[in-house]
Amino acid sequence: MKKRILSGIQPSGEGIFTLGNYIGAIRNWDIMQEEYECAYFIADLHSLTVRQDPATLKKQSLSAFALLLACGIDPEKSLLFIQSHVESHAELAWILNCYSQIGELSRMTQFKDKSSQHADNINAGLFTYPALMAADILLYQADLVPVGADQKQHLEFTRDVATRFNNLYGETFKIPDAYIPKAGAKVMSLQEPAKKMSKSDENKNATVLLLDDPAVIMNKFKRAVTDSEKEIVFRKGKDGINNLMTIYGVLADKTNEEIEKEFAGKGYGDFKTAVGETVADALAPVRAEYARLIADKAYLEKQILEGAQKARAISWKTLRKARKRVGLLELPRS
Ligand code: ATP
Ligand code: LTN
Repeated sequence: MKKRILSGIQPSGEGIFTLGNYIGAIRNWDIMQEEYECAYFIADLHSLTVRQDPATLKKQSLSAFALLLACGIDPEKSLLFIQSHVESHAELAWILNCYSQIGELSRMTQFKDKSSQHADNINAGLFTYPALMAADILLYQADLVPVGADQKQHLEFTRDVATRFNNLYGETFKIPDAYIPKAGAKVMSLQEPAKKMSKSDENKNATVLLLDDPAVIMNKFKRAVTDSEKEIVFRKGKDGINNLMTIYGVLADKTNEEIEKEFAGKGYGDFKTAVGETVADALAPVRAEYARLIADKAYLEKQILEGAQKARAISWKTLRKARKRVGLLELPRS
């Protein structure tokens, strides 16, 4: 039996996905399809925790779906769907909310970060975000959840709430493990390399988007903040260079030692150009495939519908079990 993988990504944010999302998450999702039984989804319900423009969110959900296909997620191999099309997610999230403690939710660093970023809208959804994420994962009885390092705490929460539920009612949920890539688990901002590269960064030069054109990508790398030294080596304190080496290493499949050798005696300018070109080349096929797919609305709609139908059937099995466990009366058969 193949192990089950599940992961999600939010459709919100400028230009949809970043190079951080790609290296930390999506690229690995593609690779994992061969070895595992995979389910991937667009976490549009999670996006509502931050105020969205409705028309933009709708458009971005479709774009995000097309972009995942363009990144190599193959609906013949993997389940791909949009979270809000599968009602079980919101329902199990409600049940799990009733098994989540205020204390543990208050410790989530993402909640603390986002509530300081959006001080005017610290809503209950932002606070209970981890219960919805736990529902996403537990409904599909996932073994492994590939995410970037920033999501580790939410995975631990998922394990805790699932264990608590199983202890109370008997085996209901599989206890999942986080699967965090060794390299590239945290791609940093090109402008403030001590901060993670984020969709929501105000500084456009800090973040590379998957759909940026090659000239824009080159420009962002040329302006990347580094340090006042000259050497291209991976070393503590050289956040900017370390980040560029990580990006280059993952995409060109080179170790830090190989990169150090390749650029010995060369300057930061040469290195930035090489990284920019490597990124632009890696993303060129994604951009081309995205342009083709986004123009084919009929194909996208068919995939979205099929994904939703399959996900509903799979998730209902777990939801039904959880409903029975907690004592919700079953609907009489007609
Ligand atoms: P925001 O930064 O606006 O909160 P985000 O870019 O983190 O959003 P998500 O949808 O929350 O977007 O994350 C999708 C996936 O991408 C997650 O697995 C997350 O861990 C991963 N990820 C996000 N940013 C990075 C990054 N800079 N480096 C590596 N992985 C990342
Ligand atoms: N919180 C995640 C997105 C997400 C997710 C999930 C990831 C929502 N539900 C379930 C893995 C499994 C994030 O990446 N910020």
